[in-house]
Amino acid sequence: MEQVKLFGVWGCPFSTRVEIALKLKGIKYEYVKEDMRNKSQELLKYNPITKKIPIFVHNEKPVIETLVIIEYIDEIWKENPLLPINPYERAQTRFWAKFIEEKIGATSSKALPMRGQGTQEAIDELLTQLEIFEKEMKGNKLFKENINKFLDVIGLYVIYWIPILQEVAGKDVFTRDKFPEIYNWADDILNCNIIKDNLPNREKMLTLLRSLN
Ligand SMILES: N[C@@H](CCC(=O)N[C@@H](CS)C(=O)NCC(=O)O)C(=O)O
Repeated sequence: MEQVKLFGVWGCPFSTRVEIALKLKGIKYEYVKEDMRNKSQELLKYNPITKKIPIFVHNEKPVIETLVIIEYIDEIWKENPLLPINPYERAQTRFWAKFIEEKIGATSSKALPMRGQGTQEAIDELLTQLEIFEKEMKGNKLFKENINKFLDVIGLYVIYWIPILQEVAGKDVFTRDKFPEIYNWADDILNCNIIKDNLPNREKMLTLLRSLN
């Protein structure tokens, strides 16, 4: 029998997005809940490199890094594709997914950190990156009508986690007024039951994050 295992943590934007990708594709998997203060021997065995979750294990073969894992899943199981078929659209999808992770994601952890205060410089940088994303969204059909499940899943970081992080920080960085296109995209994504039903509860997340400060 095929082994499909995901090591994750409740509330983690990385492992949650892998879980949602698996659910959207309809793949059955075993979820292993990790304790990051006391990492399991299995976690260290499968990911001695970064020692982070998510770790996806397929027939004893570990795959790490959210974007790599989701692409792997989409390649192995052909049903309900997440990436578009067209090679140029695939390339664009990968570019914007990297932009979300490496630009918006990285800056938001400095602008709206889970512990302590973010710097004004990081907040300004985050606003600039969100403006670039907002402008792109206006003209790019990849972001329309939920045709690109890959970007929908990766974009959850922007549309679900950033609003929670900014509420905890008491900051108004990413607002509907300033970023109407991104918010409209968010409304479409959060309309999908599989996505909605598998996101960590907002109130519980707020309580958890507030307890860290
Ligand atoms: N770039 C990684 C980031 C994963 C990540 O930061 N995971 C956090 C949990 S949300 C983690 O494992 N932190 C534990 C640690 O840094 O020791 C990915 O996309 O998978």
